[in-house]
Amino acid sequence: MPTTVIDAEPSPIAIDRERVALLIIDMQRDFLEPGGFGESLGNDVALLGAAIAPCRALLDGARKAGVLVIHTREGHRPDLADAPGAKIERGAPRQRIGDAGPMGRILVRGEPGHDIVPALAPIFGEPVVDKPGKGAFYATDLDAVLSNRGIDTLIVCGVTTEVCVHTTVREANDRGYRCVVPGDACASYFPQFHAVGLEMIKAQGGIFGWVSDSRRVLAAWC
Ligand code: C5J
Repeated sequence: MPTTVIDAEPSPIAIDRERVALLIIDMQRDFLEPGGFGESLGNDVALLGAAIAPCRALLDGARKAGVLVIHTREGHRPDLADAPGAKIERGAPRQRIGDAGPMGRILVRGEPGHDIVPALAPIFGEPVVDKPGKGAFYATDLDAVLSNRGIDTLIVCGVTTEVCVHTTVREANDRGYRCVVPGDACASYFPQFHAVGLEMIKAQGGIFGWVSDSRRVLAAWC
């Protein structure tokens, strides 16, 4: 078995290179660029830019090592039939899901804002999972994609740490996947939530998984 060890907290974790996947969560223009969903909620989207270079390094490393890469995108059908009223109506955003914005309709599939940022654009052979919720397993075929490839360990990065990354890690953990989160390859509009989100994952002996960083994950793949 081609095992290698990732240095992580709360402990190093041995992984089988052939059973690991890189899961890049929602690195979309709607969250990272001005004029999208993130900004419509009043957030400073520039804060998420810090995750792009570490995600790119992991993406390059995974492609080189032959590790399965999966991208996710949060968004809704153009008719919004899969968007719960509670999600659309929540808060007092400048623009709501489905409204027209500078990158097309907010958080709607097929619109420019729904695309993954160019630096992390998927290539042929990398599954893209479209998800209507925060977790990447809810109402998607992600579990089937992973089990068909015999994946048992996920390197989960992307945005935002405490929302879609965290929800996905929790869902994955409950399904028996081992999750390693490279903290520098995640980001939040709230730096304090980012820090606490990572703490929560690795607390209590790694109650949801392991926390590492892109450099240490790459060291295990090379
Ligand atoms: C949010 C996400 N924050 N991708 N989505 O609404 O974390």
